[in-house]
Amino acid sequence: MRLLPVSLLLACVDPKGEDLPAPLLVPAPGWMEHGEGSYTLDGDTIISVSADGAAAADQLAEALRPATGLALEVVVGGDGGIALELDPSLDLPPEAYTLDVFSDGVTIAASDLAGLFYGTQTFRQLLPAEAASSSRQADPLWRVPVVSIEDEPRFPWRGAMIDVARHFFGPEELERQIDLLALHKFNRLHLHLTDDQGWRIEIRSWPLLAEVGGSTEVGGGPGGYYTQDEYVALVEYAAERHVTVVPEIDFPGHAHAALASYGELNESGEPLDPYTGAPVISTPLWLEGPATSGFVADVLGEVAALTPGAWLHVGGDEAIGVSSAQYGAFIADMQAVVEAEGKTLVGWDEIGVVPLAPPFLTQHWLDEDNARDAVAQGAQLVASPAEHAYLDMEQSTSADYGQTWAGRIDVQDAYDWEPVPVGLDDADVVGIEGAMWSEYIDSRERMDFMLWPRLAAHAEVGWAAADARDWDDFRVRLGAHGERLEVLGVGYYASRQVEWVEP
Ligand code: TNX
Repeated sequence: MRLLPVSLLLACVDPKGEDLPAPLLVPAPGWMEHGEGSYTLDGDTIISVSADGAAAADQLAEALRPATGLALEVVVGGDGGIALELDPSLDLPPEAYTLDVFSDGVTIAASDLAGLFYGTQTFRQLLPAEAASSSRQADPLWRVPVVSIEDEPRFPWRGAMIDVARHFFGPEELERQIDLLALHKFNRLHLHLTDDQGWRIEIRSWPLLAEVGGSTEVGGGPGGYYTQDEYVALVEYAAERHVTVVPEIDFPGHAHAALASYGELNESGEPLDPYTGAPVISTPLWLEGPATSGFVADVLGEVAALTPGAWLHVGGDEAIGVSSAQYGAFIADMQAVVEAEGKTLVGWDEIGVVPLAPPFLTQHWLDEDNARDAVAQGAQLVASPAEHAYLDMEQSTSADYGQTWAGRIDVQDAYDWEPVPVGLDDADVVGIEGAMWSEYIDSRERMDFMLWPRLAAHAEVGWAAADARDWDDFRVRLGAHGERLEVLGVGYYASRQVEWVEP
């Protein structure tokens, strides 16, 4: 006779299911009560949902089927099992959800689809880490603890920036990171699409930008670019996971790749030689040039047309060699172009000194006074202070690589900071963004190592209420979460600040 595993016997005997420890979630939910007992997913478990929430149900089923091998049939119009309830009349803010696990069923409720999606992301974290695997696990019971959760984000903008200009990363690499971002409840992917070393987006009215400017990268590699079709597909992939892509075309500085593509953008009439060094140079546009303003408008127009999101990031950083009068006039012109395209301007904190009319966003990286100037004009702030948010910085002296100009950023430095500068209010800050500059990051392995687990820390900074954050608590939850990252194949940096749970 085959013996049943003890846990299964217990589950049969005890209708409440076996007790499980309290879940260790990242980011931490706003409120959680852990009870006795558990719910077990089995071959009969359905996911019930109304038609308008079906997308979230299908995504949950697809996330869990490979590892569990369970059918997890999505029953539109059904009830019971794992019940997803999308109800706009619920008294819940955007992106918020409630999640209740009982021994005989699960309810996830939200007033919008994003909230329902985030409820399912939390549900995935209630399961054993192996449930995140893309291959069938011979595992025993897929159980989740009895728990009640009420959860909502602190900030509406929870982002990561990836610099695809210094080194190019193709759509598959970005899709993989989008999946990880969504699991951590991020909702923005800012793509730094252009810089001195490369131009990464096809512009049909100026084809040499991609053909010539896209053919270089740091170190002289082949670079690459997204065709407009590829880019649209990527934006859609992200949107399905409630991530809005924010494209950045960096002007007037960091424009070398454009000037290397077209002679007419240069005073000499000749294209520049390409630049493939790692050190920052920031070649500015030739602002007096007869073709330049038309060029800028064409580029922003095409990028806007590919962008369902509300924002266009125009860079504005490190405009070396541009007078402040020229700089101010140029940024004001860019805002007019962006607005004419129906979008909202985002720029690095240097734009704060330019008189601009709200709405616009300023991304604080270096100079808090600039950021405050922008807020005084009615802007909202995206907080990316380099000393906490720059993901190209070294994590510790024992990490293999990374820059150090903004210091070393280990997980605790990525975690322990307050995005709202002293004297400003939460309402002045739209959210946070970790930024991965890629001068020295040229592979999936390096990207994983620099992004994770620091982005998990940023996820909590952006999502959890300020008074709900606690490093000692986070490091324990992160240690357990590492198992899930491992199962997902993420080559994260195993910081010594955390006791990692081995799978
Ligand atoms: C500063 S941050 C830059 C980037 C570099 C980065 C390297 C910003 C707006 N400009 O051009 O890649 O430092 O850490």
